[in-house]
Amino acid sequence: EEPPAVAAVPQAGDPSLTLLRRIGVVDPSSLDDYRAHGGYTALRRAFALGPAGVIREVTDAGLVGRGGAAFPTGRKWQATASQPDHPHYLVCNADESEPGTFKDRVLMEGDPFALVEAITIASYAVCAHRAFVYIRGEYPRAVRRVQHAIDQARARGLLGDDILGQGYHLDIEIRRGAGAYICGEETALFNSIEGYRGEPRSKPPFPVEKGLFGKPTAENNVETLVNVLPVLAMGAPAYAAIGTARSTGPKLFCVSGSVDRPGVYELPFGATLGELLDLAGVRAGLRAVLLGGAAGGFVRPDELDLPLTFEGTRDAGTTLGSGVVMAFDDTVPLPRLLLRIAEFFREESCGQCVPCRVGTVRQEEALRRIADRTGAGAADDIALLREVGRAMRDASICGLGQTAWNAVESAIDRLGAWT
Ligand code: L3W
Ligand code: SF4
Repeated sequence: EEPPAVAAVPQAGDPSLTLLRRIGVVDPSSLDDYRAHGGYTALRRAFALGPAGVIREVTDAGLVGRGGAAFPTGRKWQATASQPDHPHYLVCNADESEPGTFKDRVLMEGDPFALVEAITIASYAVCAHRAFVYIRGEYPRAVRRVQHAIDQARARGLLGDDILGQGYHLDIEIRRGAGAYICGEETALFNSIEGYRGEPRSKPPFPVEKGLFGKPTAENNVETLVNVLPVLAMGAPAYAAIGTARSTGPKLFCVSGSVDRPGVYELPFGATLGELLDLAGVRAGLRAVLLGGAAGGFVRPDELDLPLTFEGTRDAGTTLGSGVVMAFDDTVPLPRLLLRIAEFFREESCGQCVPCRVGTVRQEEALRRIADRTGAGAADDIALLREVGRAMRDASICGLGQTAWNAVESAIDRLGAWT
């Protein structure tokens, strides 16, 4: 089995942090230890506030989704809670398959009761009595620990009927993925839970209206949910004071590649890319940094002042995504790296729509030709890549096809690859 993820958290247990403070400190198998470290105070506050009060706090805190798209969590919960159709569902997206992303695994393995408490609060807020956690199949330890936490919480009256004597009932079930990247797309994930092929559905209707089993569903990433605990524990104003006005709170970053200390780092939004790379020990000869994973984009070593916020990266023409930061030094052959990314998208395309099914193949072919010729005479292939990339971005059903050309485009336009 894979080594424990906590080994990859250089800041584990730092009491000045918000999300990582219990990692490596709390016993992940002990509900009592979780409580001794502040666990289940947020749920008590949630019951005191009532569902509408919880949604107000989360909205006022400015919490936005940490899975890559930064959608306002309070708005998503409000839209779900207000649907007249019932039942409502809460789905935690723990499929964490973006290359270079391993923050949710750290949270699930190192602090699983926090996720269970957060799911309970979110489900209460959106009026759901059944919640699902869809965990990446390659994360057996996370599955075991979250399942153990669910079982312990149920045995102690923190799940099941009449939670904490408040008359609210909730059951949480785990579903395991089977190795498909596309099942991290929220509607493909619903199909997977329902027993169908993991193929995305067209949106709208959005999941808040018609989600799992066609019912109103709030779907949130692990890190998003875990942030609800500090929102309730410290209150919306204190939480909103962390980070910047439009990207509030703490953020986990997954740093890998040409650095001395790869791992998960917690920083408030607004820290710069250079500050993060200093923490991780960036090596000499830095050539490029990939932000946002395979679906993200490259930035240059002269752009390390870039503020790590959703608005700052967007204004700079790139993306923060789910917090992937991959550093590459000048020993990494860029054409091979891009070919690897293209292979990944071709392999992971579900094949449902033509622009993505065919486009990812054409993109890989062009990049292979370029890589095999070590970049010489690539003008025709670059023109083809642009045309195919535009078609994928404009006409694909889901984010996979829409973003499959991002990294290649940024390598050409920002890094000046092959020019
Ligand atoms: C109600 C509306 N709800 C949007 C909801 C929507 C979803 C959320 C974001 O992709 C990104 C993608 C990847 N009424 C709504 C509404 N919603 N409008 O808001 O929606 P969307 O469609 O912008 O994004 P998405 O399809 O959820 C997520 C990028 O993340 N990514 C990959 C991340 C990978 C991981 C991982 O491994 N853990 O998260 C990397 O950059 O490309 O852009 O819930 O329903 N009017
Ligand atoms: Fe499937 Fe790609 Fe179309 Fe998404 S864009 S539905 S992954 S074929």
